Amino acid sequence: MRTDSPQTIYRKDYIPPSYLVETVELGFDLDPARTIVANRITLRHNPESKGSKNERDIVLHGEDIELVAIRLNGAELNPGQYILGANTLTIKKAPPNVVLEIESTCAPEKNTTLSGLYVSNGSFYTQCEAEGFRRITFFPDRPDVMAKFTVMLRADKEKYPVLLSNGNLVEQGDLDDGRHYAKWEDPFRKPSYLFALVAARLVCQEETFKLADGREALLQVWVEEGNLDKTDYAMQSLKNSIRWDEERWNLELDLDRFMIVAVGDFNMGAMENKGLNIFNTKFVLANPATATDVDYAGIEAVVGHEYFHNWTGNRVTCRDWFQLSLKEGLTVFRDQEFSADMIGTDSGRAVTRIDQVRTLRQAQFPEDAGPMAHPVRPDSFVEINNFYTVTVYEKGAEVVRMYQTLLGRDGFRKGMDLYFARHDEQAVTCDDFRAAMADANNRDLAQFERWYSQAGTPVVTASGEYDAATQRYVLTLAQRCPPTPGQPEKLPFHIPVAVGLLSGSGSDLPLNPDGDTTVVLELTEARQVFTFDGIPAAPIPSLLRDFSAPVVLEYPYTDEELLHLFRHDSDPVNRWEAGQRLAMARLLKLTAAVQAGEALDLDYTFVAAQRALLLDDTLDAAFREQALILPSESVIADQMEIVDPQAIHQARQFMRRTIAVILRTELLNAIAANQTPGEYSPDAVSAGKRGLKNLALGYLLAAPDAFTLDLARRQFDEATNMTDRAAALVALIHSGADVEEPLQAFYDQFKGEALVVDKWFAMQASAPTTDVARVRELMQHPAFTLRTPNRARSLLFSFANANPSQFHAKDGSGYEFWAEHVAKLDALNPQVASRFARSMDRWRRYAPELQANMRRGLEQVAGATKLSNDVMEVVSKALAN
Ligand code: B3K
Ligand code: ZN
Repeated sequence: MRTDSPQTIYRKDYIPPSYLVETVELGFDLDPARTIVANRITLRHNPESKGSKNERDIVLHGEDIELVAIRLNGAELNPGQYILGANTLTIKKAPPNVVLEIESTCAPEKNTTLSGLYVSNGSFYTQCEAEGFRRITFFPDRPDVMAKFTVMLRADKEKYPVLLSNGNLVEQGDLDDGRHYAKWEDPFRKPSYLFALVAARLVCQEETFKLADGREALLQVWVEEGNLDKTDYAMQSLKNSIRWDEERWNLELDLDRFMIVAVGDFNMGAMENKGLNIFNTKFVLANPATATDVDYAGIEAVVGHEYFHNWTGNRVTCRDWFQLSLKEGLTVFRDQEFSADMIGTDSGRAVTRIDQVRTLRQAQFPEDAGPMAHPVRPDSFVEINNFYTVTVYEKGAEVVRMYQTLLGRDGFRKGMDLYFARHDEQAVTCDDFRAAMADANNRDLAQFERWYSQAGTPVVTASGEYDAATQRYVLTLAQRCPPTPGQPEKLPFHIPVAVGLLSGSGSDLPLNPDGDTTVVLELTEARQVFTFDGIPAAPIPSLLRDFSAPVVLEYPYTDEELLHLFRHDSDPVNRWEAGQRLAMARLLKLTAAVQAGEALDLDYTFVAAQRALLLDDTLDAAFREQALILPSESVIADQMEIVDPQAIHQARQFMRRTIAVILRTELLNAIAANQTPGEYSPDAVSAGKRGLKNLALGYLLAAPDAFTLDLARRQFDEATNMTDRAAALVALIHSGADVEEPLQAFYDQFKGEALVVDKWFAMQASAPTTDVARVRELMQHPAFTLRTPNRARSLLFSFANANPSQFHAKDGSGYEFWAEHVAKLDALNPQVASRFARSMDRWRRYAPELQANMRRGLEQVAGATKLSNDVMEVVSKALAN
């Protein structure tokens, strides 16, 4: 909770720490009500802080912990010899070499924030990134202080049989009173945010794994009893990650042991603590009966992501939190490449790329255009936890990907090698990464820096001109970037624009003497002209292939040109994109017609193109599924001057119904042709088939009849895996049919599986048939609690973010619900509350009546007497911008 008025922290104010920590010895006496932490740290004055203000002061952070005793070089300090502030402990004018011994206490069972040391289902877990370590002990809790940790854990043996921390287990044994201990040593220096401990009743799946250099590592996946039947995929993903990092980047596991622990109460997906990754159960536990294809893919990606952090994040870490994307953008890029390589085929890669583009449009572009817009490397923040965003993560990954696009795969690899050679075991900046890329390739990447410093989504406008006499095609590209809070003017970005030219027959034209059919143009000016010679006839340009930069591309395509690209583009991402453009134009027209009360109509040309694609057996099922998914309601909303959620919903529903009616036979055939009998496998081909089949089922149930309702009901009853069962239930819910009975059956069958109960809440909350009154009813369900983030997200977040036509109910009831629950969540867990608060980010884009209600909700939250910095920052920025 806020103790003093929120303070903005600026990147430009960075000063090196006055003292560095060499070693840390921690002793824990674990007790849920009162845990005693003894901390012995050796510090030495940092020569790099010379000349800075207070360079002889040792500043330790501490939050929500009680100081018991403190000794400096063996002598007890009394309160006159240090300053205990609200969140700091300062020792003025310290000698150059210091040993501090500090004893403090905390109360893990009272810690509902899930930051620091807390209790989940009776066991102890930690979460320290970004600033949770200071909630465990007094320490210079900043990432540029890297130290060697030794940890002694003591706890009741019966209640907490498993005692884990970072690195290697060096000693363990029994103590008096039924207690036991374990001593862990981490051989690598690390910042405090990578510290972790677990004291719990858990079981593990383990195996030894041979590393590339012949060493053997012990791999463990720890879960609560009863969940060992759901750890195989996480273990397999971990082994694949280790292998992939060796093969693609020559990066090896640097420890003898690597552990993953799953916990049910967790603020985000997972955490890359050195050697002891702690995971939300959602990204560990899976078996065919409980997890969907999407869950399996999520596990592979997140296990990979956290493992890859071991090099990009842990061995080379961030100098300060403004550099967060240094590790997050890079590690997301690495996990994206890993998932794509695991599929292996070009078309499979394209499907993962389409997914990434979808995420950017669904979440990052709106962030870039809203009140919380910030550069990939922010300049300021109030609460750093608010900046673990799609901009830092996903746009950050796009920035990394652009290096690879500009430098080529080999050039990018050289840059990575140089980055590790220069910075291993250091805390560095985004500029250091860019310098490694530039130096390894002898390239000037000065202008590229603007991707880190300027917020907002650039808009690239293209126009083409063909001259038959000279056989020359001239492409003009121009760029602009809308203003964002604090940045009214922008300078041109360095934008890689991958381009191909299609002939009238749909083939790719060679664009240079080497015969390349895709070239990467480098747009660096506000406006630039590119010429292509030897082009035999007027081509159709395929622009921004593979989504080569995170920009909005404008080109005045005609319907005929888009249909041509939708049929023929050899670049699957642009092929998909053409379909999205065709669909979007129609959805916007239909929305306008709904608003005007006009009759709705969908042209047959579009449906025919969808039909042809659906029937094209040369294409992977996964790609066909992607191509047939209409732009989401929120992506449509982004294209409107004034957002009208109910009209958008009606328009999109009309389009789905029309497609369902016209393509009924083809959709039924697709269901029959894409069955996956036999043992379930989450591989991309099988998942793609299920995806297409379930998409078809969803379409058909947009215009349900007895036959299709029965088809869905049978799939629900007879499914042998969660993907098919959940898809059938979702289709039934969205059809508007009475679903009380199947919903109850689903609940009864899975009430013991927390992650499936989350799905049960989420599928109801996101259905347009569920209004706010029904959500309030669901909150009364005995299985509901606000305290477990997964559960809160499944109901509240799903409603606010995935059910726009109900959340934005005209009477403002959705916003009242929002304000009430931001406050309730904030009292428990500010990080979760502040995520929920962001559902109102784009309030200024709605019709005046809705805006008035939204403003009232925001003001109500902002005016509360007790408010965390987290929520305060989000709502005050929303009201100000
Ligand atoms: N690094 C963590 C995120 C920590 C979030 C703190 N609020 C997980 C990840 O990105 O891998
Ligand atoms: Zn990460």
